Amino acid sequence: MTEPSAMELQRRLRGLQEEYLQQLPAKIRSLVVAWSSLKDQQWERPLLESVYRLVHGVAGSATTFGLAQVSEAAKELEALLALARVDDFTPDQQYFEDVQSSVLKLVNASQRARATALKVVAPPDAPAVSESANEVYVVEGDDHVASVVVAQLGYFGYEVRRFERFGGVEQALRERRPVALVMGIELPDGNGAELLTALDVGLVSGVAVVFISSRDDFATRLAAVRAGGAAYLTKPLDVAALIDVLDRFAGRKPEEAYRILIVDDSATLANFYKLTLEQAGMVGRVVTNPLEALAHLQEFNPDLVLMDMYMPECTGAELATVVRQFTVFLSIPIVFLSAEKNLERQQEAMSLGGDDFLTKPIQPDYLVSAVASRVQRARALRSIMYRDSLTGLLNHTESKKQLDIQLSRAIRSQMPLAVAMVDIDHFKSVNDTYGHPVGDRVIRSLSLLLQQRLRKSDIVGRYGGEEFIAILPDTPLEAAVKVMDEVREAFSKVEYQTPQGTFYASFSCGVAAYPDFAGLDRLLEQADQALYRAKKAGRNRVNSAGEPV
Ligand code: GH3
Ligand code: MG
Repeated sequence: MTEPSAMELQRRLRGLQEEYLQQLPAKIRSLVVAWSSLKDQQWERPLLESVYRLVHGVAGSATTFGLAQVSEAAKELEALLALARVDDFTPDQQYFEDVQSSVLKLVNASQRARATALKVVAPPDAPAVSESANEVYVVEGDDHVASVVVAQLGYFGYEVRRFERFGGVEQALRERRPVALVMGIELPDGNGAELLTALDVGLVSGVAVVFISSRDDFATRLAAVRAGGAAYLTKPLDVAALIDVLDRFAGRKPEEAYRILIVDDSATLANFYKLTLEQAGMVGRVVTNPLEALAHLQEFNPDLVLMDMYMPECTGAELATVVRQFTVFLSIPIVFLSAEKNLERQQEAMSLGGDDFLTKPIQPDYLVSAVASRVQRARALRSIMYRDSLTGLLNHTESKKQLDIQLSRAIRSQMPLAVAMVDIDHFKSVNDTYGHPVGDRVIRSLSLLLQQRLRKSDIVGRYGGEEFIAILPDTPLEAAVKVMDEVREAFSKVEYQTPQGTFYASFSCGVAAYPDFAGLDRLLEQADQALYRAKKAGRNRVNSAGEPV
């Protein structure tokens, strides 16, 4: 097996890249300073040479460390500077402007590389990054905003340390890295995005940075992204949205790894892509014979297919056409990988069912980001079709479909299966007293609690307005009642702060299980009746379905 040593190599490479990324801002700064004096003070040959050498160095090293965009920007700048290295060259205004904008491109590319590295090179689940999976640092100048965040995160099981200024958090980061850093943009000691950019990248590597800001303009959002922000939330803060983001980064609600099918007749190349993608946390599978691709599509169920254009058995375009004949595969993105530079041929391939074209040779970091962004988009689209937009839970139709699937599975394997119906108590009065948006917040927080407290294999759906369904495979009735009661208790303690005052909500729940009741409709009806009895008995309780009749 060569795998461990390859992984070890990747790990070391990652370490080197991180180290390089730390030095890069200083390199770029000295380059900018040197260029400024060349332009503004005196145009002289030795100074030009030193600028040229700096740029040449960045172009070379960026390529080595797989930073394609930095290396490209540096090469463009290098080419411009090379023009000036001939004797009797006199720069004019246009030349200065061109170099100036090229320098800016390089600065931007290096900032982006740093931001990407925070996310891709050091994924949140990388070992030894975050030492406390529950701890969150909050940097916020506004006392009111901070106290709401601190209190609410507490109810969802996070330990929070609050800092008033960015200055204070730097020391804390040196001592222990939290799972997330929630910070304002408008801080007492400066602009949050700028302060973060100036920080050692190592201090926040693996830490999810969430910006909260009262500004919602593009420039501020862009600056936050470049500084390495993983999320951007606007004030007034929706705590449920914040918890949603934190849960994702804390691994409480781990996103399933992206699955990529790689179809390429060259096993060497295909395995290189696979390793590159797996290093970024994806799961890859290689198929070297395109005639076997269909079987693997069915069995591996990928999020995306990377496909070589020219293979001996059939072309990528032909294969894509065949794949698209199956309705189940219609929404899987197909990305062609090829050395083909001819635009017409590329377009022809795309019209046959491909979604995109990446040109070989492709830089590893570019491959990762190109694949990741396409999978994200494809997943987002799918979730719009099957999921409820307020909570991200399965919608009514999809919940029922899942229950059907799980029930057949339970019957086949002779395992128990529990179904819980949950309905928020006196929800109408929450809406009436505090307004519909506050009601929405309550719905979202219940959805988050259900997902947090139940197992990964359990399925949660939004069955109706303020009604939820939980499907618990391999769970007998009593065990399901016990878990649901724990969720009920936790939910009743979540505090909602509103301008009209603070309040708590509760829910009632009815549970029914297979094999006590068999059949989809029977189960649902029995869970519903148990819920009805819980309401009648005074609400804020969990009831189980009676004996079978
Ligand atoms: P009970 O304890 O008997 O369940 O009383 P309830 O007030 O919760 O029940 P009722 O069915 O009378 O009212 C449910 C309310 O939920 C009515 C509806 O406007 C509101 N609702 C449904 N969907 C949403 C939603 O997405 N957002 C908000 N804010 N309210 C919703
Ligand atoms: Mg209700």
